[in-house]
Amino acid sequence: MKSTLLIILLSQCYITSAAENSTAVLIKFLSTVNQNLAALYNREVLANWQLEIKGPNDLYALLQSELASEETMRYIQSLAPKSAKFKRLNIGNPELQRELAQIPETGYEALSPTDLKLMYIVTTNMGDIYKNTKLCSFYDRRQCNLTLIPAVQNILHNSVNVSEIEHYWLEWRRKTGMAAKEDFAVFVELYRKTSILNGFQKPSEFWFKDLEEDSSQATTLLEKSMQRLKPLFQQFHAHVRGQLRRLYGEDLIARGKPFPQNFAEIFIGNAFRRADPEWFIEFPYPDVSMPNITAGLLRRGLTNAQRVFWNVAEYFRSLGMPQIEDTFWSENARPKANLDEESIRCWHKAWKYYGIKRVNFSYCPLVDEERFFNMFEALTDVYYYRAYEHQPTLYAEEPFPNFSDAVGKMFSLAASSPRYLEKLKFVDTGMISKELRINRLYWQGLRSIFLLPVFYVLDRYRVDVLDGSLNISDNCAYWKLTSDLTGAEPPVSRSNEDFDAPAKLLVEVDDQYTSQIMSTVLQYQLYKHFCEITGQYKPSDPDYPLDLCDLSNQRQIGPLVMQAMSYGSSKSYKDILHIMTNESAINMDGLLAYFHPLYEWLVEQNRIDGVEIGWEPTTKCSSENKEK
Ligand SMILES: *[C@@H]1O[C@H](CO)[C@@H](O)[C@H](O)[C@H]1NC(C)=O
Ligand SMILES: *[C@@H]1O[C@H](CO)[C@@H](O)[C@H](O)[C@H]1NC(C)=O
Ligand SMILES: *[C@@H]1O[C@H](CO)[C@@H](O)[C@H](O)[C@H]1NC(C)=O
Ligand SMILES: *[C@@H]1O[C@H](CO)[C@@H](O)[C@H](O)[C@H]1NC(C)=O
Ligand SMILES: *[C@@H]1O[C@H](CO)[C@@H](O)[C@H](O)[C@H]1NC(C)=O
Ligand SMILES: *[C@@H]1O[C@H](CO)[C@@H](O)[C@H](O)[C@H]1NC(C)=O
Ligand SMILES: *[C@@H]1O[C@H](CO)[C@@H](O)[C@H](O)[C@H]1NC(C)=O
Ligand SMILES: CC(=O)N[C@H]1CO[C@H](CO)[C@@H](O)[C@@H]1O
Repeated sequence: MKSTLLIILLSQCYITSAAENSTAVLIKFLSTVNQNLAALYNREVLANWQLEIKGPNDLYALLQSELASEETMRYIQSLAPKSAKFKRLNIGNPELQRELAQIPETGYEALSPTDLKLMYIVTTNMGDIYKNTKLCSFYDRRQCNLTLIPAVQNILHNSVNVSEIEHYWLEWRRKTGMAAKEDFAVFVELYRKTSILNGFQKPSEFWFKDLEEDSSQATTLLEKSMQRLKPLFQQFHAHVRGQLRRLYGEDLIARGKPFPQNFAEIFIGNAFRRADPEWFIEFPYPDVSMPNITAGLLRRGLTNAQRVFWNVAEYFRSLGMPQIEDTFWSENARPKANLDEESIRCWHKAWKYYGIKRVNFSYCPLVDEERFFNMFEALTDVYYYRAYEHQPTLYAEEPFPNFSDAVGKMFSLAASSPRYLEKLKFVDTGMISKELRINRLYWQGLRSIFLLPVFYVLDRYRVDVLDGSLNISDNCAYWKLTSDLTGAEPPVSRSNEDFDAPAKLLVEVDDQYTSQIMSTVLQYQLYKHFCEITGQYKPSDPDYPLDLCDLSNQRQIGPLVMQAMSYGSSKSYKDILHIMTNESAINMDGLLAYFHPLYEWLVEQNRIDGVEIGWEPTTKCSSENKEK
């Protein structure tokens, strides 16, 4: 009896000390991982930085970048068995377990060499189809050498001829859809395998892994968001459809139906470019023009990127953020190379390093409105990287992809407030009117309200296909999803003989949009909160609407944001959100409050115009073979 007890005691003792020792082993493992990853990541960052400032012809940097990323992948693969073992044994306290969980997944590399090769082939194929497909010109059908990007894209930017736009819409799908269907099916199979090999129960769990939500939570969050967006979206949709009908007639834009998708693609696309969206739809008040920020910048003497940088740095200082040292620009900033080829891709960018206190900065020398607001985002990143630079490599990240975008875009949104622009003298005093505000909200709405359902469909379709609840041969199911949610339908009859879904997805098959939806919603949620606590937004005071909220000089914001950013990914996004806003869930309140004046305007205007709200399901896709 006694001896049995002794054995039990001894064995317990042995187990305890083994557990404690394994904690020490885990700590040591993590510390090595942090060090090694920092070295590997830094090599990659440095090479990419060289490419940014010297251009893609720097072959040495190109090679370094490739080698470094291969080596990183090999290293991550080598970690997999060990970290799986630590996870299985449930070693360490929750903090250590969280750090362990931040070790990157092997992803596709978990596939067998044959499958991995196949994955590479099908994804390359799909990308190539997109890149190499040549369409025939609308005006000269014998000229068949137009690439999608940039040739067709440029044509579409500038076209007002509906038949021309429809021609390319159809050709694009005809040439890319069926060509990619088989590859897409193989991709789906391999993705399912990958998710199992990475230890996930369902492909959708793997899909949503970076969001720290299980797939049903993520799905619910998204569905709820779309539901809350619906009243605003329907009013907006009704107004846009009414405008399209005025321009193109009742034949093309039928009453009570979704509008043809080729229109949507173009006016949404145009809203993102310098081009005016008026080409396809008018602003609510066409006579009230938007302030010319570029002219304002030049008038104020902000004639180069360096001056803009310091001007924006001063904005952040006025929020109580740490002052950027005088030497920052001369020591860390370099212009981006290769401007000439595509100025659209010219942006300011902060570059973080791991395990060393250093942030490099590449800038776009252009001075204009877009680059001005982009500076707020790039500087947010500088602050973000510095805020968490003390974190171990595994935590030196944002809590979910595009989280930092939400913070940066929140600041650029605040800076685009007419009240702040008035302070900067970019807008003349007295110019802020109801009409200006509605125009601005309408234009912003085209870039966000109209896009959220589109993003949602792109992810929802793929998740349903991956989980097997949607068959890729069911093209009409894709159109049902698209028309129900986005209010757009194909311009011509489609059937299950067609394959339309991947037209947009070919380039980055597994690029996901959910994090972008969350990021957009979060941007407005943060904005609303910061405006509320500083008294710049008062829900029931018409003098303090959210869309005019100016945060400059609100010194309590900076420390709050810096603190939240300092955690990197050591806490979940919900904890970090809670630190900033006292709320732990993402919600649509901010976005809806922001666009509330537009919503009211739309309801009234739609009533006056007598346009119908909502749409019937599309009848443009039928599972029967169509006669051709
Ligand atoms: C396409 O072909 C036309 C004539 O068929 C030619 O004028 C044009 O330069 C070609 N464009 C490109 C990008 O090759
Ligand atoms: C579009 O262009 C074609 C070919 O030039 C022409 O026949 C048609 O009338 C144009 N359509 C519109 C709406 O301008
Ligand atoms: C805004 O101002 C800039 C600089 O003066 C000018 O080049 C540009 O054409 C203006 N844009 C518009 C839309 O008026
Ligand atoms: C950017 O960072 C790297 C790595 O720390 C450094 O060697 C380089 O000098 C930096 N570039 C500039 C322009 O300071
Ligand atoms: C979201 O994050 C991904 C990866 O970090 C990035 O490639 C993408 O540009 C981001 N999207 C936006 C809208 O910022
Ligand atoms: C998908 O649909 C096709 C065509 O209707 C059918 O042959 C196939 O078996 C279906 N696949 C699944 C997984 O249901
Ligand atoms: C945070 O939220 C809780 C519960 O919703 C509330 O009781 C508390 O007063 C809030 N704190 C602040 C600082 O707003
Ligand atoms: C018994 C023993 O050596 N325990 C050690 C195991 O590891 C932890 C964590 O480092 C140490 O604190 C214990 O002393």
